[in-house]
Amino acid sequence: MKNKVGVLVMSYGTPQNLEQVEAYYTHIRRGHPPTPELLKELVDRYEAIVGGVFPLRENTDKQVAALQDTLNRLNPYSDVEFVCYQGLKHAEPFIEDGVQQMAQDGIKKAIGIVLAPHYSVMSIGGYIKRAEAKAAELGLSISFIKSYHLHPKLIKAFTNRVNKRLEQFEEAGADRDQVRVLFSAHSLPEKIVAMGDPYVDQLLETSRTVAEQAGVTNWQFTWQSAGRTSEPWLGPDILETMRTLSKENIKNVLVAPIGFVSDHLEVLYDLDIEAQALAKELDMRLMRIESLNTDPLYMETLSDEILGAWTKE
Ligand code: FEC
Repeated sequence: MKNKVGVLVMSYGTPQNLEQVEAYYTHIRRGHPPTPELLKELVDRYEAIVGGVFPLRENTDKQVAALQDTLNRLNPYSDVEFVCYQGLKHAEPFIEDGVQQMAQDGIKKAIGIVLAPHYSVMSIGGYIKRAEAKAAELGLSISFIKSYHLHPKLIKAFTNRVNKRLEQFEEAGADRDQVRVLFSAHSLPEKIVAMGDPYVDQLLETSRTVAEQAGVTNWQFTWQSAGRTSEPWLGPDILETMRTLSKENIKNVLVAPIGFVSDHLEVLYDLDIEAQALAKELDMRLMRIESLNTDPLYMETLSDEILGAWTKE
């Protein structure tokens, strides 16, 4: 019989339906319920993207299933079978539920990975802390992959997408070199910089490497989706960047949200609805690269990382 190794695949999580949005938002706010105004604003955003359907849930399900297939296809260890468990940050099944399920299934050793390539103590660090605490409580041994932002297959997957859209700009009559490529990621509170957090540097490294491989020199990095809190967040935000570009008479912009790996609210609303509306106002042609979702290159990135971590065990 094969030795089962657990893989805790962690992702942000999304509500199951509109009724669950308040509980979800309260969880994100560490137990503090949102004001009715904030709640309405979030419900409106979910309704705007797909009329109350939550794409991140299905996308995460598909990513976890595809990862398990890829892992066992590439697995060089004949005595080992990898079994993936989902653990979500802000919705069921929570990270702790995934760890609990592994223990119930008799798993003794596991590897954890997050469906987000860049490490920050405020993002990936939070996932790992919760999984570690639950694993320690249940006597399960678990190690983690903290980031994979320069994995060659991840870079290739992003580069392919940038090239594909740049070709579409050319077909639309724009000169490739005149398209400003905006790499973007979720903003975080500015205080992470003073904490020596690697998040900003890792995002710039991914951006620079993808730009080099796509032969793009006309690029810059910008933030998006900052939280609605009173503390300062990293900027400039993409909307501010677009206004600045418009003043510089830049008419063609390609957004590459390299901090995300899936279609969800932050891409489908913040970029496809909010940023597109501004582009229209500014008379700018704005395109976005496709999300990775279950791209085989992304699945192989995750598999390589997990198999590499298992080799070190
Ligand atoms: O489609 C969906 O249902 C979920 C989309 C979604 C993703 C996502 C990814 C990240 N977040 C990160 C950091 C923060 C911090 C706060 C925060 C707040 C929100 C809110 C929603 C939300 N996030 Fe999110 N995030 C997604 C959705 N996020 C909704 C609450 C309303 C709002 O502020 O817009 C602020 C929390 C606080 O108040 O303290 C910080 C980071 C990522 C990327 C890494 C990852 O996926 O974990 C970082 C997807």
